Amino acid sequence: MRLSRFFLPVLKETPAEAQIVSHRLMLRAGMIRQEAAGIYAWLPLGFKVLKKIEQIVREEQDRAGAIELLMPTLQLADLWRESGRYDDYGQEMLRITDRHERELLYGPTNEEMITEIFRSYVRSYKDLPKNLYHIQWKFRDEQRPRFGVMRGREFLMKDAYSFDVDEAAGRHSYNQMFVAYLRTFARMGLKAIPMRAETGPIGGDLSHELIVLAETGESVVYCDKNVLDLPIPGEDTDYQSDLSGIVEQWSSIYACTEDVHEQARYEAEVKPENRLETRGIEVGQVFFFGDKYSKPMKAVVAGPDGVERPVQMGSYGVGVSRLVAAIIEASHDDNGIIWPESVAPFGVTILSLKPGDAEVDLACETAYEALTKAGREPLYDDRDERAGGKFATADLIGMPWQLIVGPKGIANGEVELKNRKTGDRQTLSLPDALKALGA
Ligand code: 5CA
Repeated sequence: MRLSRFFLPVLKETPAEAQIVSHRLMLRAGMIRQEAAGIYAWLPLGFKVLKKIEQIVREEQDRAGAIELLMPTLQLADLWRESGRYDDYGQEMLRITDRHERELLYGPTNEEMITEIFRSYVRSYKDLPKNLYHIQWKFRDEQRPRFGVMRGREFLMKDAYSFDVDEAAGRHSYNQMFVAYLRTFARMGLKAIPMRAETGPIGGDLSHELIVLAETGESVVYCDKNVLDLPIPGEDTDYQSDLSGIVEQWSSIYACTEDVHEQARYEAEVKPENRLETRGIEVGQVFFFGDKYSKPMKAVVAGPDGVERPVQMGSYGVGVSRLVAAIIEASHDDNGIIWPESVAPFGVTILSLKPGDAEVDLACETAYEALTKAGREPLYDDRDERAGGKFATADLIGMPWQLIVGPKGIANGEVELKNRKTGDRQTLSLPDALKALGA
């Protein structure tokens, strides 16, 4: 992508309304624009990151055996009356009436709808287990939308729903998602710790929130520092095998959100020097709630004995749009964002320090072509601007690498390769720089 043709409305000023660094940087880097309180347009740079995150989430869901579908954003109120949640949900639910006076709502989550879909088709234990997910916009009329996309009213969520014949199988599905989440967040460069949590309006008695430790986080958490060093399950994890060992390894070390924290247990289990009381960002949550929805909504399957029973369910959410902000909170410096390679909107920024100079243009075009071919998605800053401004923009928008091409260097057959994270700069020949970038 040539920057001269892209749409990157960076801001020079720090927006006054943004209280946390990720919100400030997302506005400054031209990633999002607020259209109403808690409702954002995703500008091209932000949208690219959102899609990269979504794709990692998708790959790890698929790897764990979940199956993707897509449910609508609007749902019938009557469906929610079946579970009893229509009234319970209160003011967070955006209620809509259509021209036929039918009551609808903009879905804050999809337990009811997926249960309705499931019960329409599945009758036998032979069709189980099933885990269905979608990645779809949600709406929650939060009282205090804040911190940009961190706590929005409209936000993108991946939500998966598991269906099993009995509790043991249901717990296995829970464990599969638990492990998938460890992998998902690690791939984005995040350390997300599963912490025992309250189940709230989703229900059930087993739940973990996946928390990224951050001073600006909204959740207060208590944990044993040892949990930070546990290994992440590998790509070769067999999701059909018994995963309870992995889940136990993580759950046996104290890690709780404020809502379920027990001070006495904490003090008994965690050595004083290992106690960590801090804040964090909830990037995902997993729930096992058995028959909370299947029973009232009559989603039953016949077991091997021919007897019909409500199916055992769990649900598993990832805050896809929140993750964009969470990653920035975890990875930035005074100059701007530092994208981990896996979610970077572009792999490398090519900085032309003198557009119009024949040698510089030639080197930049050569690099642009080679890097594009190699799948490195270069962003080529070909604008006629002064070098200082280009460096500042490149640092702000945070691509992992900068390839700096100026007339002096080119006269000596050299370019500069800068690593955004470490700040290291290497002077190399163009072919060597391209080789270092995998082109
Ligand atoms: N149905 C269940 C799981 S599928 C559910 O809705 N879970 S949840 O309420 O915990 O939401 C899942 C994830 O969505 C959260 O972990 C959080 O990362 C994200 N999320 C929740 N509310 C917001 C919000 N207002 N803005 C941005 N992300 C949010």
